[in-house]
Amino acid sequence: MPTFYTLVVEYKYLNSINSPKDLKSLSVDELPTLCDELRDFIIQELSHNPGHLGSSLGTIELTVALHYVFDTPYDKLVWDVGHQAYAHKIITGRRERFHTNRQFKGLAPFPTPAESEYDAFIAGHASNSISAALGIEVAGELLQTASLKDRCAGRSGDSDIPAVPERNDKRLPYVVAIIGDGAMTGGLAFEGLNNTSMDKNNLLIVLNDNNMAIDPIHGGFTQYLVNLTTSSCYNRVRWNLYQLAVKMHLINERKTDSLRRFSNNLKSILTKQPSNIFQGLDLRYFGPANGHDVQGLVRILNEIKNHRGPKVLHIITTKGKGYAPAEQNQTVWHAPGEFNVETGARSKDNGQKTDSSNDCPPLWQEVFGETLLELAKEDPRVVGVTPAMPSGCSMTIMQNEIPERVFDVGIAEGHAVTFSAGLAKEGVIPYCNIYSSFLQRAYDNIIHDVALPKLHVVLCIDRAGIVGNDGATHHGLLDLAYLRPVPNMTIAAPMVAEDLRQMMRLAKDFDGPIAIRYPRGRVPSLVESLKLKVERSLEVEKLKVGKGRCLHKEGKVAVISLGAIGCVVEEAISTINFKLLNETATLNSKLSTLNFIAHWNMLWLKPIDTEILDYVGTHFERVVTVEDGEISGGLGSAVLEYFADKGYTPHVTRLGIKDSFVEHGSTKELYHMLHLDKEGICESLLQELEM
Ligand SMILES: Cc1ncc(C[n+]2csc(CCOP(=O)(O)OP(=O)(O)O)c2C)c(N)n1
Repeated sequence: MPTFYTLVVEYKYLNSINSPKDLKSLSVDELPTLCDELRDFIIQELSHNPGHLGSSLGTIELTVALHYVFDTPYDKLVWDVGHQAYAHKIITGRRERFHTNRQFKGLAPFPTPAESEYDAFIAGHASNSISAALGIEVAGELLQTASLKDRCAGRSGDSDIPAVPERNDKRLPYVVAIIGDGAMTGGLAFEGLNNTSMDKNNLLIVLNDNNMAIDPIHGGFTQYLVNLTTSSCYNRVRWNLYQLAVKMHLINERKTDSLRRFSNNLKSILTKQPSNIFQGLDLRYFGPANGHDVQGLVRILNEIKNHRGPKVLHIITTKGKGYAPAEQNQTVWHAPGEFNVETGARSKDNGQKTDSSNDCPPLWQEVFGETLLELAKEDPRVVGVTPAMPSGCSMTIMQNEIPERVFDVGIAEGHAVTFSAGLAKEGVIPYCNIYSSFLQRAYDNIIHDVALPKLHVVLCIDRAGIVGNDGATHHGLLDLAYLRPVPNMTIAAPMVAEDLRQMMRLAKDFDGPIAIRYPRGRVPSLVESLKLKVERSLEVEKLKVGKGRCLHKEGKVAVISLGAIGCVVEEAISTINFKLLNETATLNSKLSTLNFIAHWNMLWLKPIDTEILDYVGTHFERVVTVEDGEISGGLGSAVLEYFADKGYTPHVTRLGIKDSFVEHGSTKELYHMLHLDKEGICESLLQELEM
């Protein structure tokens, strides 16, 4: 095996950097060595504690320069997505806990003010940084004025009106949004840019351009950035002209907006280039600069930080910088899972740790990807739509064979849904795949553009339920609750792989909006499910829209589950049966029919199978609903509503996530914490049996 990487044997600086203050004690000449050490530290740590490697390696120099130039946490850094902020965490006092990054009870996966005062705003979902940073910037200004007024008026603490928090009135905080070119493709980022340009503010936006999202980026804006970067002559001339103009006092910081506009226009005229998009929006544009030259970045940031008005610094970086395998295959090394540092060999399961052996079952996303390709081959109307997650959802399987019918629309969930609606309006059948938590971004698009006109869009909702180490921002716990009230919406949740295949098939010939939600990770193997005494063979069962599955009809308690968590219920039931049979002294043939707990998996939340609910409502005194989502609004609510409408009065216990944001950890740890693993469900069911 070739050796890709040689370890840094001893750190000269990193071990004594416990805050940005320590960083500032270094000279600018020492910063490149510190960057090498940070890079080494991140590579070493992530090799055995997986995380977002490529993006964080790409922003090391930028991070060091930002903390060197700005006075954090008084000055605010707002990271977009936050997957690139590992060096930021390490510099801001979290080095010694970094080995717990993303782990249960360990450091959070993304920046969050709940964890550190250096994390100026929550991160996780792309494209929010500009809007949030602008809000923070404007608040700084408002509070400064208000606090000064307060003090001038001599307002006392006794006043009914709350005093405005005291500000450092020497200067306002600098606010910096750091956003990738991928995240810049999101509509929200453009909304933020537009408002930034309109508002009186001094926001600095650092555009980290590595020409990648998780997958290569397509689309006009990216091409635009490439053109902007490659027209190096234009940029060099423009930068020189700008500096000349400053020297000649043609551009003066105290002069007004119109001068800024004039200077942009002047630059454009002199360089015979139209002003770029940022300048067109009245934002000052600096760059493109080499994002791996830490000394250069320090110089530029120092030069531009006091320029009044909103500004953009465009830097060029390489995703995975400094680690050859990560530079060479940037998509895979976005989040590579565990790996061997020296050889670059990755452990097989790509971060989705399971007790996997070679013949482990497929991932849910692979079942989606393969079925989509099958359907696309059969029917030319079938297309795939993804907002920048083709490999994450395995749409790459179709993309490799029929690229012209796969649309990667950028990190733009709302657009993905409305674009799909447009396709559907004309008779194309879009399978629009979006992770559950990201689909939250597209709520109105679903309601207004798909559900209301009743368009045949197939929403495939990946990563529904607990997703694990990505934590609170990424768990898909709300989709059932937010989709169920939407009129015209049909909602399916497969229990096993075969269900997903059939549901995708049914969805093709369906009329109207249909959502199919399934979890992250590996499908429960069919063989395993069958071993768990499933009454009918799932392989031959033909699904029908709105028809649930009976797994055990008899019992003292009835369980109604939805989707894949039904397999965990099955395991719990078989454990209970085994336990109770062993404990029952008077074991007889009657008991061997294992009739302690009845179980139905609904498969469809909407329309819900009322035949099952009528039967359960009239035959059982105790009912337990089980879902891997927020219980208010989801399956449990649907069952209770139906029972109330019909006057059925069994006691209903709802298992699910109860009005909380769930932290990060492995899915195993989290389901255990939530009492939604086999043990937790067993415990709840045993309690029900004792009632
Ligand atoms: C709303 C939303 N959609 C999708 C994602 C998944 N996602 C995480 S990082 C990423 C790519 C970001 O690309 P870029 O901003 O260029 O940063 P880079 O990783 O290239 O440094 C995507 C699509 C997300 N975090 N949020």
